[in-house]
Amino acid sequence: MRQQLLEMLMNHQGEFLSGQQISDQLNCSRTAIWKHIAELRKQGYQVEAAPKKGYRILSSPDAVTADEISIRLKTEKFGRQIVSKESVSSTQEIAHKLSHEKCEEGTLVVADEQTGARGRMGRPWQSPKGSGIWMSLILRPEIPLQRAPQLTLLTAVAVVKAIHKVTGLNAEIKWPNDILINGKKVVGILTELQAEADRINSVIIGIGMNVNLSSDELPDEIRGIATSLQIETGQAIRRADLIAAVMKEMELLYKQYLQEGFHLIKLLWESYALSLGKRIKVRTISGEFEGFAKGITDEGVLLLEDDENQIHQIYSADIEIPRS
Ligand code: BT5
Repeated sequence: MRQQLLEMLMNHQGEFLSGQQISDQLNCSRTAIWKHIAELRKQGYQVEAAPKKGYRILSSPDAVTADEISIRLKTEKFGRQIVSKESVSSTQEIAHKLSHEKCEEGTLVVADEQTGARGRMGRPWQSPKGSGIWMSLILRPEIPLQRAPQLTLLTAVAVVKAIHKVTGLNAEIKWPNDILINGKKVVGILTELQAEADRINSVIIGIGMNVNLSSDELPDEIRGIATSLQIETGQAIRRADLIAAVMKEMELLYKQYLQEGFHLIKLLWESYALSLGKRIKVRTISGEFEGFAKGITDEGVLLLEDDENQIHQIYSADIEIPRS
């Protein structure tokens, strides 16, 4: 109900909608409308109420609430179930729990702040309040376990496309899960699995995006290595627009991936990749080495050619691109 009311008001921005019009269309009482308007105001919407004229929306907050996201979604499944929280330890934890409870594929968990967010290998992920997109999407693909890393690459492609559509910026991908702008990290992706033997029950894709942080607001721990979309564009970006854009791009690519396989994603990924054809330093759990990044395999594994022309398959690592 509240979402329909919000949609009506947003579709008539600048105009008044009378209480009668609203109650006819939504089939509800004037009192119910008043209560929903009060709730919207609590969420930060500025709604003007004028006698004999009705209601009109003056401004809406840059919020990551289910209402703000839902009115912008152009997807069938992705993000159609949303759990939105003000502050959580990690959206991944909530998503894992929901997934155990058999929630629908495409369920999205979003938070305005995370206090215990994680990256790969338990590394901390800085998620200050009110300025980023911290979200986890639950997927249930029927694919073999070893293909799961492809979904990290699919997500990276979708995020780069969405960033371009919303901001015009050209971001680049650093294998496997970093998205950079002008050499600084703006997005991190964390893919986690719930699986048994060789069967995937669900894939939880965590996406952390620095959106409206100013240089001063970047936490000390990441100041030298990170950036935000606001820093790069000089403009504030409405987070719900970007979430809706990411959901749309992800759903399109995911459908294509399930029907036609990884081929197209691989081509797109390569076109956005920062490291291919360059000399890189690779840090794995079994040691550090250098070589040329030749490409990725059909499974999304990185191919590295060392100085003896040996090709190594890198499944999991951090890479560094030394400045030439
Ligand atoms: C990642 O790990 O890049 C994956 C990050 C995934 C975060 C999302 S947010 C929603 C969901 N809920 C979670 O709890 N997590 C996911 P990794 O490649 O391991 O990179 C971690 C490193 O990135 C840290 O060691 C820092 O150096 C750096 N870092 C931390 N916070 C950052 C930030 N906000 N922006 C840029 N870099 C950051």
